[in-house]
Amino acid sequence: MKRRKFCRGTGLAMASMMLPAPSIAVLGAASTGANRYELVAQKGAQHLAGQANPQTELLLYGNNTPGPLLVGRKSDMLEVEFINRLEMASTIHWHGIRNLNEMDGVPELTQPNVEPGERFHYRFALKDAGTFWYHAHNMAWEQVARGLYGPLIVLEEEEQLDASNMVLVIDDWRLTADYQIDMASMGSLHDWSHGGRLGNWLTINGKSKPDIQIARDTPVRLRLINAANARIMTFSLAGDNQFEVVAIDGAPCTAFMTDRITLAPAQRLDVMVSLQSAQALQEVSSDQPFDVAMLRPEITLDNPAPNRPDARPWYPRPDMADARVIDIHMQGGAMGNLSSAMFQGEELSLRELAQQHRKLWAFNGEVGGYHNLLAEVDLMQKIVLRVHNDSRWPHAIHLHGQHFWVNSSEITSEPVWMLRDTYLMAQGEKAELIFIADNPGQWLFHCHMLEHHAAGMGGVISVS
Ligand SMILES: [Cu+2]
Repeated sequence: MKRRKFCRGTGLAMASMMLPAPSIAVLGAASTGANRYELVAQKGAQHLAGQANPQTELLLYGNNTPGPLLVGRKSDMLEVEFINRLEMASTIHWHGIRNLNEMDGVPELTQPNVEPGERFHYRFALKDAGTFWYHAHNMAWEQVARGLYGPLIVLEEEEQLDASNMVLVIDDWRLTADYQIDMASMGSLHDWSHGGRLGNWLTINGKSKPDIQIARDTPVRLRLINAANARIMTFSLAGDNQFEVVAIDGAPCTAFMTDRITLAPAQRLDVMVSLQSAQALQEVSSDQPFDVAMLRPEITLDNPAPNRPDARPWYPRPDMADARVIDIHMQGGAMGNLSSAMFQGEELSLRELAQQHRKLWAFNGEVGGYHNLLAEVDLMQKIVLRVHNDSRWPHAIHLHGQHFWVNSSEITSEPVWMLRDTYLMAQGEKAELIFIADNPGQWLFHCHMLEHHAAGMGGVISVS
């Protein structure tokens, strides 16, 4: 993406004003007790483009963007009372949590939709420490684009969120010239058939190009979360500084150094940085890089808490002898090879699917939804999802309920085995996603480019 293109159509330039540093206090957990929170979804407004510009009307949890920082400790319970004061039904999905199926927040699949005025009590154990997030899952393509998401951090016993352990939630919004969410393009078939809804205004923790004060004289852990609907982002640090990647989608990894990191929608990376002076965090996916935040090592911590995760992943890569292979053939979208697909028991041409049903994508020849079964597997069965992205678009493919191992070249030139919950597949790529089906339930498997999912790119893997 070019910066010009990034801003195209709005007449907006990326703001360069310096804003107050986002901090944990600003994120403001609405805690009602130990690991107990109330999350109210309602209309709100925020200065996405600084105090000098109009507020943007949004849909928010806790009247902030991102929503409140929810923090729990590994092995604890998390309880969230969700209150829906929206004018539309909603649910909350806890992305990356190896959750109980009935707490996974997928409407019509794992729970009923929470209607306007209703509430739903989420309660589940936090099995793993790491960087997670939560977001609306009903009409996510609209609700997430309008602001319904927030960070969820699970800490090891000794960890603290302080200036050496910072949460950065990144989003790209599509704003009109008067800084409002571009609703006219919401649901655009062009977006749905191409790369999804790409924004034109990037924020970090709801601020445009913020100044972020971090700890000095100590390595700082940045927990990055890509909350965009569809934007794949690549970051680097000015001044030849490198990132040390220490966790991927929440799970600790064997640490490695890199000067660029890429995050597809819904992905998280925890990186250690050691800065001697203030440096810009830059978005560099185009040939016109631009600054997205200033990192200022200015805070002196007397006793920084440990902030580097254990190098061991949550669990080892399984021996895959006797694994069951499940083929998933992904097709569709613009310039693709999908001529027709099954939809609600009927074979329809892509033109009919698009024009009559707003469907554009298929798994194994079938347009997906919240009920299309991809596979029924036995509890504790070893599974290889052999996925072929037979389309002209990249896809951020997400499995609910469990992480999977994948030999990934997303960040490094040589493939590295990673434990992930969301994997960015290149055009034409074939990949094997490996896991032991140890979590019973109906688990969604879908593209996290939210428009692709809405247009058919999803299905269910049933574990029992
Ligand atoms: Cu996709």
